[in-house]
Amino acid sequence: MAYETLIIEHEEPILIIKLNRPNALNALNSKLLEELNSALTDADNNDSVRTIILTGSEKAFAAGADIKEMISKSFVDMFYKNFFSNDLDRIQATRKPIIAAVAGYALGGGCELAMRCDFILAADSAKFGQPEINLGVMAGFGGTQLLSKFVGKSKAMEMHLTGRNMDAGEAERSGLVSRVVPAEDLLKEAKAVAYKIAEKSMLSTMGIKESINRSFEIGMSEGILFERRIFNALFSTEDKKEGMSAFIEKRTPKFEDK
Ligand code: DAK
Repeated sequence: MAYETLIIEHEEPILIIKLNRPNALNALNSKLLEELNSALTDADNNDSVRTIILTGSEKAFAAGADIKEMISKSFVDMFYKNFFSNDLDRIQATRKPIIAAVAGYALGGGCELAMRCDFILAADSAKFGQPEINLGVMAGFGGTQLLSKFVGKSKAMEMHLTGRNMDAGEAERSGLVSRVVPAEDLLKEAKAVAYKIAEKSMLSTMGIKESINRSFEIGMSEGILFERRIFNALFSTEDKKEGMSAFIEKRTPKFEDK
């Protein structure tokens, strides 16, 4: 499928989705979210995709939702017609792991989009922020909830209330991103991690992703029970036999998602 707002590269077993609205710093509009939704659905349905990288340009991962599209929207458009919301929620439902490779601005909906991915690998040029307060609104794609969980209440509150940006170093120190790498190495590093994940059994990968994501929804003992049941279920797989046999036989395992 040809996309208007995305560039897709399929380097089997990795899919790289590049947000591509260079004249608007990759601001998220309806078209882009519809296309992203479609690309992620295709990726989930395609066995030759095992890890997804979501990235932007050198200057911006995404500078937020498109203010020029939103300016004419009313409460009725947002609430009753549910503008954007279905496509936003689809991102979280993706079953395959998504790495956000962030360089430059990740602001507002762009910061939230990165946080909705499974983890964030940041270039040293990355800047994160929730500046919606400067537009007379507030975060609407989970930013108040997610940033508080990731960096703690105090920093999240300050970021949302002042609209200030956080640089890559602060983002790493506060736990928002998994690692910071030089901007010129961002995609190379993201691909190296993506290949590493793609080597594993998809059964374990999906189990880990679901379990960690559950920890944001439910209490600790329920979360540990959820983890335990998936862990138990993995003992019924061929991949478990293969992984453990390979360890004992001192060889590299070959997983087949069975
Ligand atoms: N929307 C539309 N256009 C944008 C944009 C945005 N968010 N950000 C940048 N652009 C456009 C600029 O208008 C400019 O276009 P031209 O004037 O050249 O036509 C071009 O990109 C280059 O931007 P600048 O000239 O401003 O570039 P600078 O380097 O000077 O500044 C900047 C870069 C990132 C600091 C600045 O562009 C900026 O402050 N941008 C806005 C950042 C922002 O406020 N982001 C939050 C947007 S509100 C929802 C859930 C969530 C949301 C919406 C709905 N639902 C559940 C329905 C999320 C809302 C948001 O994200």
